[in-house]
Amino acid sequence: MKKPFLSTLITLFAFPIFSQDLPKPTQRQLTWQHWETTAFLHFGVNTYTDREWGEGTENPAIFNPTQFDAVKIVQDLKAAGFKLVLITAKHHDGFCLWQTKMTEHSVKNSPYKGGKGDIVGELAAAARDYGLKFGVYLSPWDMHEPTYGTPQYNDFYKAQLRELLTQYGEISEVWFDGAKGKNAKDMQYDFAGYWQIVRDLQPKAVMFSDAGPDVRWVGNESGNAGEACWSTLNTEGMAPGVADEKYLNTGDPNGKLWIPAETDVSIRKGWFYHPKEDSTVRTPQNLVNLYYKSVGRNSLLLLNIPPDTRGKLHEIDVANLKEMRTILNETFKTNLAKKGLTNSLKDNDLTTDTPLSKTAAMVVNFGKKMRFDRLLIQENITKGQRIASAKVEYWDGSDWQLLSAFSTVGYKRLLRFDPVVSSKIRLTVIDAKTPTVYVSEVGVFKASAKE
Ligand code: FUL
Repeated sequence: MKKPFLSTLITLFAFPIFSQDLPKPTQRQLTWQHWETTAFLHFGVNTYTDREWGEGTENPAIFNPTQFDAVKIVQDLKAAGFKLVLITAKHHDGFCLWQTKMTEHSVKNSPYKGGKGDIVGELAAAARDYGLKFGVYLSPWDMHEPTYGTPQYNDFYKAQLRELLTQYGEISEVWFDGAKGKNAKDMQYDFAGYWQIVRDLQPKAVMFSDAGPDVRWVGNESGNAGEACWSTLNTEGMAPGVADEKYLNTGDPNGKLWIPAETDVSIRKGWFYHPKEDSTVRTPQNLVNLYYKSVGRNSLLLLNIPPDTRGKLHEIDVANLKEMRTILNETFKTNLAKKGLTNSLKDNDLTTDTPLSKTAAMVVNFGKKMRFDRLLIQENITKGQRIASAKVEYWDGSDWQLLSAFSTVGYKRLLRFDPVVSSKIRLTVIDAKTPTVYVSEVGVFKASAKE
């Protein structure tokens, strides 16, 4: 039926953004998003001083991981489903885990492998051998380096960055921490210059900082992406790496740039290993909850698992990670809605989709009654992020009942609710950036009993 003229006019005014204007992810951002779970390793002199932040005055001789085994670490992470491993090549204390030519404050003056070891190199090689991506954290704040606080420090930092980006094969993520020393509040990090080096030397790498250029901070370290979480942000008029803090967690629906949120959080209270925290490691269930609150809210989970003084991931941490993955695998193994879905909604190809307009709800008929308590919805984000709010109902035999009302979807939205028994669900888009949205996958699941 032809749309009446007036309603066409209203639609045009209500949706001033046309699809071609919507921000879209780059190939490197898309690749990053599909990793879902990535691992952070905080390791360095703090591991041996039992501190979170060092001072830059530590004796390199204290760094002595007698049982460091990069292959074992990578195997454990791979078994737990992590797709990338990201190491603190240098934390704020300035101690370097690779054979840098720029400072003596490094592994070369430690007992590790008689000063010939290279933690960054060994991990990079193990990651490559086992098919994991590799990333580096290089703290701009450096308490050891004497030039810190002067413009010359930027040259020092860039030289270190070049070493890391040229000696260890493909680097898939570079993490720029915005922290600054109290001793040098005026230190002006040349982020634009740093970023150019990464683009030149490792064009496939995504760069994290508080506000992009590729990936933004989620605004907290407790593992909570926004209940509404847009992958878009405005950084106009701001210095590189800076955005209005109020948008870090939720993104900005009117943002002109695609800068999705990365959720960095630790499996322990601290970022570095502390023996006293062995008894408070996040449980498998707690880790699964983090997955729902990050990946399930259109973000990516960067989970920190700190190697201990032996240089190993602690046994408790490894066991809990493994169990987390078992639970996730069990929960998401069988899509109960498969029979009622068109191919594009169940082919695991996130670039195929079913268009859905605001006025037409999508009914998924399972063919028979199912018991379920988890739901997955994904948008085809290669066409941008569109859904602003939506609802899912289930058929109770005589009427539709609300299951869940939610806001954004984006790459992935996971919904949890008490189990219901029903033969069909109905998805309705309530508000969106464009009259049509593009749903790429729908899934209906029964959670693992271990959840
Ligand atoms: C912060 C740092 O100060 C913490 O030590 C940790 O590295 C965290 C990931 O980023 O800015």
